[in-house]
Amino acid sequence: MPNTSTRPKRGRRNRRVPREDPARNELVSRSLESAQQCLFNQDYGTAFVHYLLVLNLAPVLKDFASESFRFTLFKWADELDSLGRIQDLFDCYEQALELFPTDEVIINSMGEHLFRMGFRDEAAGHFHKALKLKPDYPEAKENFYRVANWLVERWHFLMLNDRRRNHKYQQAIQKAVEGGCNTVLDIGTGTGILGMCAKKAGAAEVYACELSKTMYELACEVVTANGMNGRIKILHMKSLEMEVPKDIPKRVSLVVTETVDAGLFGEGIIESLIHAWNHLLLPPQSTQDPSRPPSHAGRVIPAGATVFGMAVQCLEIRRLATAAAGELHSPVSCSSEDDSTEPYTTERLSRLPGGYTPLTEPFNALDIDFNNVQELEGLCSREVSRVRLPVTGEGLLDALAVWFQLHLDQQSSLSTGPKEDTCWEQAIYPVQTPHSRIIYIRHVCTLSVQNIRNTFPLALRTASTLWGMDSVRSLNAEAELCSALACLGTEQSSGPRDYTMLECAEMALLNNQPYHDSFRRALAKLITNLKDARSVQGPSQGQGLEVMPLTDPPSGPMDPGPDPFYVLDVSEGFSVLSLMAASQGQVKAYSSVEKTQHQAVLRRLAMANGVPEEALEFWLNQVEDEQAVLQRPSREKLWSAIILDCVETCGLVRQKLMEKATLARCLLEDGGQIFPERIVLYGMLVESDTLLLESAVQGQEPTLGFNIAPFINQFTVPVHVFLDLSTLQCRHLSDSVELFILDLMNTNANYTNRDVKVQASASGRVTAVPFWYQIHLNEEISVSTFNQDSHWKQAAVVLHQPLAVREGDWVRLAVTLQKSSISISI
Ligand code: 44T
Repeated sequence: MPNTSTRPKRGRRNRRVPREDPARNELVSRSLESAQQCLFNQDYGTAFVHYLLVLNLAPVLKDFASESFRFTLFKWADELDSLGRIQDLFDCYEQALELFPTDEVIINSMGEHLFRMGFRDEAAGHFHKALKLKPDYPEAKENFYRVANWLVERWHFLMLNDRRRNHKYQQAIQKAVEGGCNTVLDIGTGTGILGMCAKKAGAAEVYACELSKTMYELACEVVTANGMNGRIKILHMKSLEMEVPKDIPKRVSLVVTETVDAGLFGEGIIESLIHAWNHLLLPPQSTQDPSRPPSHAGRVIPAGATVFGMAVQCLEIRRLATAAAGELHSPVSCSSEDDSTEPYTTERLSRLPGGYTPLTEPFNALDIDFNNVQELEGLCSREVSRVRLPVTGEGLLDALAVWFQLHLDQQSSLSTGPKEDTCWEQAIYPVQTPHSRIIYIRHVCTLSVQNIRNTFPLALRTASTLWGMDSVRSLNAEAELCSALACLGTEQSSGPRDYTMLECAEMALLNNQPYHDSFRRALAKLITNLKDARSVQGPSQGQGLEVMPLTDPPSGPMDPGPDPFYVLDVSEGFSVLSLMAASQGQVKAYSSVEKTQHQAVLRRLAMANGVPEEALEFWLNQVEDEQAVLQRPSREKLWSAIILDCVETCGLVRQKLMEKATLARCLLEDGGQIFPERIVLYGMLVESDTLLLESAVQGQEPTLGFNIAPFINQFTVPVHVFLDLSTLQCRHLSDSVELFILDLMNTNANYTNRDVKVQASASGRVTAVPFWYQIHLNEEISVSTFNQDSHWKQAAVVLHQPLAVREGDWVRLAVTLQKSSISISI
């Protein structure tokens, strides 16, 4: 969750202009000496204070001391960060920036601290500023691209590029305004587009609210650029906080909104509309008094929605939702119990790798009238209704796919269905255990499947027993409704649930059998080699044999007799490789997973797979436990193997990978190994309009006549992540080619720039270069991140300007490695 509170600010000090005098010079030189001495002694706090004094008194020394000053600042900031002294940390940065206001490295680094603490907007501002100061600064670029995706989500581009949707909204708004609705509130204005439509249609007063700071600022820019500054009042707030007359002078006659996500309810539309009807809108047109003019009645665009569901079998969803019972038995299940996570995922059904099989016809799950506040309030407490649906296809029930039709008004609607050609994805509510016969969608609908083979008697009911009318208002109605459609779980047993939670990507990782098998084989090979080496050297000379045991000598099934091989898994997210290592015998594995949930999963898996408890430890728990730290061996070169998770699920190389590899190499015993030892980057040329539509507002034509593209396109990022290349709509314009090699066992051997020539195999427009990796665990064993069973997704560089090629043309790709970030350009 982004940190929405404002971070502590430091008061400005008045700085006096220093005068030349010998005493001051003396003080400067002594302080400089002290600063250097403290730096040498790693007393960064004191060094920082001395440097501040020196540079404030003698700004001429700035050039000379800037490097050491920065170094001191970063070290001291890291210490303050780990001590939780946040106010002090930001004070230091602000003092540093008073001295070096245009230092992009300091600005970027402050952004990184802000980002880590959840102040994403402010962090983005810093990265942006650093980039403006030095457009080629790779760290700031990478950081900005990362936050840009958070700040302005990619779907904004998709929606603005969806002309049909834009046009339909515009028509509906125009009709309503021309029909007499002349005071308008746009809830969740985004770029301001719907509010501007209302103004253009002639509405007398237009208000708009937007809860995201970045989007609010963008909307202000766009509205000004379109000459409507002062004619649309934009508020940076959530509609639920708005009051009459504090924020808007009086109730409005029209609310326009598109605060809906793929599951309809996820952006809180029901709660927003209940609030709007109770506080911001004029009363609705009543059937008793139809003579009331539209300007005196309230209404909403969209007028309502119809929600559809369809039961499907889909192997890809199963892979993301449930742990396969492979060699490693997994008593783990994907769950949406945690309120903070969305209870559904989203997918474009038509683009699921491996496709899907409908098990029922689409069924109408819910009809909602947004102009009827009683109905909105009653949504959570409706009577149970049972629907029997015939099974139309045979298979296992993996998920319920949900989509909706948004009725803008009586005539016009938009559909987000899987058969439509829209930018929308569908909401996917996975079934927790694929083989279960009784499945419930709790809360709003309860779906019970009794006989998978023949019929699908669905019990569809609203949650009358869960919430009474009174509680509806105090509860977050959407959260409830969301889980309503969402919480598709197995029938509750009487006892507590016997599973641990994992997210979908983590579940896919757990199911990445080929990767785990490869790792197991590669580690077994290493251990055999090390054993051979030990037997040659004799037990007392072998590296790593003189170390003190990390804990009491193990006993029981783990007791290996000879000293174990130590394996450290420093993967940043969830990883089961430490467990794989521990299951090899004669291995003591350390995992660096931090989350208690992840640790719990590993413990459970260890238990279920007969891995002795003492064979797997958690490194961070050890480090925190002072006793354990004392027991750590004095020898450093302890590790037989260190595991790095070099590629993130999103398809990018892990940040700081090369630095980590360098460090890891220093900690390996003789003959020890880093896993993987090498990764090779592959890519190809493609023509993909889909990628363009997700990347920027396309074309020169204004959007609905408004100038929006140049503003939102500032948030275009050249690298797209989480792609599924196997289903990406694109034309291949070349074969795949090797682009770069990253050698982790010998980081110095890596080149930093490489020109790769790629020959076009067909004519077309190159719009993107998708890329992926071959992960070499050792000389013989490797896995690809572009593989159906993989939990990894792929990434792509989307070109700023498409490049026309003819078959046989050669295209030169410049691939560079700066720190751990790889960039590709044409
Ligand atoms: N994504 C659709 C969801 N807001 C659209 O801050 C479809 C996703 C999608 N502001 C792929 C394709 C698609 N008061 O900027 C946002 C949000 C703001 C509010 C003030 C409120 N109560 C709210 C609630 C939300 O409204 C804007 C639009 S939300 C639309 C979500 C293309 N993946």
